[in-house]
Amino acid sequence: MPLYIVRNDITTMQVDAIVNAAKESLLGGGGVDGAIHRAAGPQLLDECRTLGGCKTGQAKITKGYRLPARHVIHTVGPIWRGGGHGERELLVSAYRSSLELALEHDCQTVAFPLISSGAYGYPKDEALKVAVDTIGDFLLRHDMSVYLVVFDRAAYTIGEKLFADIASYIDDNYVQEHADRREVERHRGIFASQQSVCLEEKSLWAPAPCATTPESLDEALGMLDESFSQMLLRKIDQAGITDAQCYKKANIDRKLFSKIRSNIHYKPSKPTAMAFAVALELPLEEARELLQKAGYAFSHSSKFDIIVEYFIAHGNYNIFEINEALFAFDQSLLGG
Ligand code: AR6
Repeated sequence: MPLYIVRNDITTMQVDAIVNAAKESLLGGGGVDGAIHRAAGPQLLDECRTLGGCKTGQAKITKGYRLPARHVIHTVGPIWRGGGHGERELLVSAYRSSLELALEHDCQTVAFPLISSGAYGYPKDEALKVAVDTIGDFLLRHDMSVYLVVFDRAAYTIGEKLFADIASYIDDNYVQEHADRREVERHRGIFASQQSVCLEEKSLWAPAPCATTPESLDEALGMLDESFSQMLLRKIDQAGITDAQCYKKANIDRKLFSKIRSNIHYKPSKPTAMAFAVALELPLEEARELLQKAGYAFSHSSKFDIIVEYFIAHGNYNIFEINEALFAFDQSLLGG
């Protein structure tokens, strides 16, 4: 089930559990901890007093009291001391312990703040990466919807190198959009052979080939090509993966997948179609074909499209990393 990255105040979220970035005493503090205690009311502190504290990397659960959330999971992230003191492992453990506890208490929706990224000084971009990787890994094995709540903009400045690479890819492709496409591509030697140029052009501009001209509309409709849903299911089989592995990797909700499976004419949104192309690890050409089945193409006039295309072209099919990048560039996300 999906991971959503949202900008919000965690105390307002209507989920089964919100996670608190607490300190070992569990007796309240500043930051998100203070905000949660203020919103939940004094009974939360009363219950916290009975818990006997919590070690760094572990988690404990209480009720939510006046919060819209049913539970609060209190976890303690590491204090950043330069990165060489097991901070990453402890932060991973704080997320994992919280997720396991949520599972034990049948929580289907959970919201996390960016643990350790405030008073505890963990660099925000790295804290975000640990959060996305750890939650993403957990969601491949469990059905749960997780919200990663990012409070301030600085948190989602992704790694500088990746950001710069994507930014220049976007620039290049915007430029390309305004130049004569074939000329630019020949210049760059993108296509190794004439044959691939034809393939490329056909998939982008030419109408689908049609052997005979149908006599009537009925006949034309009887000549429908394979649909998106049919191609998706066929490619899942070819990849030798299960449906569940596919929709989890696509960050797509099980219910949406069932709809697509049961309705061969289902028309997914563009982010959904792209999410499946990523989950199936399709090379760019096949990703284009799948998108085309849903009536879409990669457009070089859209940053969203160019970013997804960048990752596919670089063989990076980690949907959570793609979403981090989309988020950093203020785009909507793939899948959930
Ligand atoms: N909703 C969502 N995120 C928030 C909110 C909110 N209402 N308020 C702050 N954040 P921090 P830590 C973000 O300092 O680094 C406490 O005093 C904030 O922008 O709350 O784990 C505890 O008692 C930041 O990105 O937690 C501990 O002593 C993130 O939440 C210590 O701070 C975490 O910042 C824990 O430090």
